[in-house]
Amino acid sequence: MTTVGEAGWQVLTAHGIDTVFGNPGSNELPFLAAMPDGVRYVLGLHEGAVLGMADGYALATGGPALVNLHAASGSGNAMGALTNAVYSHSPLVLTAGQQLRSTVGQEVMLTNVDAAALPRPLVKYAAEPASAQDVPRALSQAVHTALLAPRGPVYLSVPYDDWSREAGPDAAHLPSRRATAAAELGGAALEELAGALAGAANPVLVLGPQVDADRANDHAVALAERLACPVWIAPSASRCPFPTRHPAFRGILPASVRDVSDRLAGHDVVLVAGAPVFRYHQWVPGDLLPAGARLLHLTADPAEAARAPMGEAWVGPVGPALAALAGRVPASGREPLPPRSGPPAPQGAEDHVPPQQLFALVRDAAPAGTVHVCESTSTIDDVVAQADLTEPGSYLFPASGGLGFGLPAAVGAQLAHGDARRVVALVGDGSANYGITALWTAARYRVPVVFVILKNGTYGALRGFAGLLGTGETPGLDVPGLDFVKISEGYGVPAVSVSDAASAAAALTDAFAADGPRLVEVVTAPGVT
Ligand code: TPP
Repeated sequence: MTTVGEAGWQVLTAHGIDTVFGNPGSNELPFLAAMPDGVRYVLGLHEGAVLGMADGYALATGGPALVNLHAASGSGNAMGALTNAVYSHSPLVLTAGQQLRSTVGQEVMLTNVDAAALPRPLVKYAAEPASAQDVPRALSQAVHTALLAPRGPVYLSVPYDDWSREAGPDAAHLPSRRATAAAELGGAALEELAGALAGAANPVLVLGPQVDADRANDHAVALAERLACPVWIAPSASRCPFPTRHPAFRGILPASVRDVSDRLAGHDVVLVAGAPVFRYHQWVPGDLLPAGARLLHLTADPAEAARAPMGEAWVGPVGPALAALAGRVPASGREPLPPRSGPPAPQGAEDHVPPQQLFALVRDAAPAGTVHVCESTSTIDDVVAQADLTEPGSYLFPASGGLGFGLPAAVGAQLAHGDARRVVALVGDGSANYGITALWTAARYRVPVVFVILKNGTYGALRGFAGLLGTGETPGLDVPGLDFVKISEGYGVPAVSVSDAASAAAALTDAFAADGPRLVEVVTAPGVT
């Protein structure tokens, strides 16, 4: 007899799933007992960190990641982190254990009441199968739904007595199922887009995370060179879709209506590829577009296309469309853009290491191709100014701004990359606390992330907003008295604290040379101890 557990795992492993990120409770033990040889379980100590690790892993592999959560309470703990996975289009397959099927109606302890409703609206699909025999098919539906464009997280609640039941013969069809979506925009759409770009007097590209997710960065470069045009990263960037040292690179667009419009002034055609139009953050009103600009929007997500307040949208795979456009658009005949000077020389200081200086030191210490997982919220432009973000997948930031992503996602990304690429986490002393338990997982599984904590004693980004909103000195803006060396060592990750550039450089060199995780706490503001 094939059990539901065996059939379910056959579905998962057929999709290449060989890792489970989880935190178990009694409801999940039968699922884990059915886990086949060759699948590894990565234990996280809090579900926010579990989800963040899975998100980082999926972003790094480009494939699905399996998460196993404990009933409603574990699912609830994961939901803050799930807000990021929605906007990073991460194909996360969340499973949660349910109480015995026959007892759910009584709401016995650990019942996930109305389980499918719990994670909505943060998932593309949520269900509790109506019978044990439907569990393998529902798992198959979950994985396919997560992977079909637009990608995103899904959720399945499974009563724990289902796993040992007989699967039935229909389950045999599931592992070989495939679901393939159209691979390209139609020729007429490409023709229209290429014509608009070729006819532009002063075009500009605005690129989003989907370009990097599709590993289409080189196609974006080819298109920019054909057009001899500048390239911006779309506001609220969660990935880096364009090499930051390329002559065309202009930085990340500021996330307000007026600033976007100001930066795009003078351009007659704006091609936005692989990003929403736009993901604004701070409210600075103005015209949505500069006068005379036509906005062309290329996205894999129909909802992004539909909700944009301006522009003409085309929905289809972004990477292949950029490749096709780079091939179709004729060379513009404009002068190529001149090379940019190197990164700005950062200012030093006596009793601290200013963020730009720190990021320059990280750049000098980090091996080529290092993945930067960033969650130091007031210093994003400084990272992009200093780091060499050249290879695809070199930069990750929480896609919905939900803190608690940085430390766990770095662990997940490093697990995905193995020896191929190093991962550095650049995380603020505020943000670090939301995902701090990931340090334990890094220590337990010897995941060699270099964790850098920027210690400024405050929620710097909120101080910036306080200035913008004119709210003055509100409560809750400072986080003094945190000792990340002790915290880190308590979780098993060796750590040092530094407050001058020479010590920071030495600590970073040591950390990158280590074969396990290391944490470097860096004082980045004056007067912080
Ligand atoms: N809680 C969650 C889960 N997500 C959030 N985005 C916030 C609260 C609000 N928030 C945004 S930025 C920020 C906070 C609390 C400060 C982060 O401080 P830190 O990591 O020290 O970086 P800094 O801004 O100082 O560079």
